Amino acid sequence: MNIKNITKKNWLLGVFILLTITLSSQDKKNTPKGKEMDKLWGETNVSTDALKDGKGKFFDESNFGMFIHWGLFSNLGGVWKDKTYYGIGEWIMNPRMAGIPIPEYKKIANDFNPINFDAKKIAKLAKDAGMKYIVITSKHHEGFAMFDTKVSDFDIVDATPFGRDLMHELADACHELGLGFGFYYSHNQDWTTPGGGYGPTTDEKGNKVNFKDYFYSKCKPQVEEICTNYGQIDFVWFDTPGDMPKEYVVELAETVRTLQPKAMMCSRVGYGMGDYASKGDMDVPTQNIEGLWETCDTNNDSWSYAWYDNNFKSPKKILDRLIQTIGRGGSYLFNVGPNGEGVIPEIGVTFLEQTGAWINKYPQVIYGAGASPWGHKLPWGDVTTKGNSLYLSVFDWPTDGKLYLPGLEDKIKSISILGDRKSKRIDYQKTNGWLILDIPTTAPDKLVSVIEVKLKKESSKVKIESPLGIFPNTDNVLLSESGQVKNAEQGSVQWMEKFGEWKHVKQVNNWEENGSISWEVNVQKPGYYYLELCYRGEDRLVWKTETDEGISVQNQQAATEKYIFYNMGILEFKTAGKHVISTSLIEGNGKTSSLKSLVLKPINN
Ligand code: FHN
Repeated sequence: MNIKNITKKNWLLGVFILLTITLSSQDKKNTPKGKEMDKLWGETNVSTDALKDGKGKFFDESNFGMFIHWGLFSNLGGVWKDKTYYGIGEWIMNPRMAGIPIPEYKKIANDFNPINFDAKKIAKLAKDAGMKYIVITSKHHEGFAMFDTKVSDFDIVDATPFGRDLMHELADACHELGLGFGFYYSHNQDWTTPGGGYGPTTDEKGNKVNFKDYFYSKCKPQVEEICTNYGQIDFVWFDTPGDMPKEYVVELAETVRTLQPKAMMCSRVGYGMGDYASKGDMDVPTQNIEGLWETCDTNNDSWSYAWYDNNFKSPKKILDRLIQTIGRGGSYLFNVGPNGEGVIPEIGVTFLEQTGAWINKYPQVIYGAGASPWGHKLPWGDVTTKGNSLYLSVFDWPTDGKLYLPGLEDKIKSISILGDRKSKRIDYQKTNGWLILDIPTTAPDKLVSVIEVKLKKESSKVKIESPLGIFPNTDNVLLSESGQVKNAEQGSVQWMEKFGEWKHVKQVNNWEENGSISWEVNVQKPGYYYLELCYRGEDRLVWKTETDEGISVQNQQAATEKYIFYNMGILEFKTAGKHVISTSLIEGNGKTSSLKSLVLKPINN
């Protein structure tokens, strides 16, 4: 088949993977879960060989990489025929967005001239931002190769006035700076190539073409090219395996393993063939996860450049999501989207540089750091571990001079606030299973302050007794996933805000008669707490929350389709120590009522 002459447009409306599960926040019935999410992002089971054979070491220790979404779609920046299409920019061709016919889409290449793409500058930005590697789109679902390919003319060298293969420059720039380098490749979806996933099913002569034709004429040879022509690569990041037949996934994975034995593949290659698990887009997990895994996130709302999208994550937000990911045991792949000229929007650059300046002060918090023994984030921030140390990254510095840690029984050598040059020791005491640090009333670092707790034993071996603390000087969030559920269903829901902008929530729904969720908590200080519940549902709901001391709060509040915090009243703990709090739905539609979390806010009188 000659894939250079494709004229037939056939979008196979209605079968796009993303399309089938596309929903607005109103489309609750269609909320994808379980198997459907597997279809989109692939199963996350992977073999543990990468860890065993040492190939995963670089990935495991780096913890922070740069993702780049760049292609013909970057030239449109979210606009087609003078109209802005809001959502992930690389999907603009999709009928759910602009629905651009293939011949017209291909013509965008005539205007693609990224004269300001500076590979060295981008690699330096990644390095300055504290990232250890770059993964860039070599071919996204649009089918356009951002590298010189011999098997198609639909590529940056043959189809554009620019005519240069910038991937060589980027690979070289990364290698020069000691950064890892890898390619994203959309193996299943190829919307412009006959036979490609969700692409045309016939060639320009009207002959039927199947996935096998696409696979052997384009996909496999292109993967061979990216695995051969750019020196050593550290990642091949396949995406959206969907229902690609297993035999092709196996063949592709073998090709990568043969040509680039050190390259890591994420689980989105499909069928458990990856070396590490890739979580859902934009999903920072809230509980620790074992094994090698990554979450990919983007610096604004879209992956690729969109002119209107300047919702850039601040340095504090980036650090928050990075440290939460490492604290849960994973790696953070953070995306930028250069525009059609090859330039990354300036705010994104500035925020990344500021993030990197912070990491440069506290590299031990990030690199080679492991998961928090608490298993979830704490009210003031999060914990990462390395050697004998616990690193407390304090995002919300308490102003009353006390920082609390529940359930840490291990012997402590010293506790210090880390600074630019020297660290400053601080005093502490242990009371009723809580470690209480004496801290200054103002945060030592304007962005995020770091406290090192040096232990007598390895921090990875620490076991926390009763990790769910009720802190006396900050709001306490009890997530539904850390509770014990009876006669209700614990699960996760996902939806898109804008098209492709994913939100993930762990929640409890399908409440039956006597349904409840309970948390075992460790209360530091008796007293009154404002109680709030975060939920969504219909009409008005009555919830009851009670403690093992016989105190209960019951109230009715509104419910809407969005997760919102509602005040329930005041809950009292009469004594400090271990307690159980339980919440039940008393009145309302149990099927649609979905509880996300419970919040306790100390009332300091
Ligand atoms: O459809 C793609 C999307 O455009 C983007 O590339 C993300 C990045 O993880 N992956 C797919 C959706 O999950």
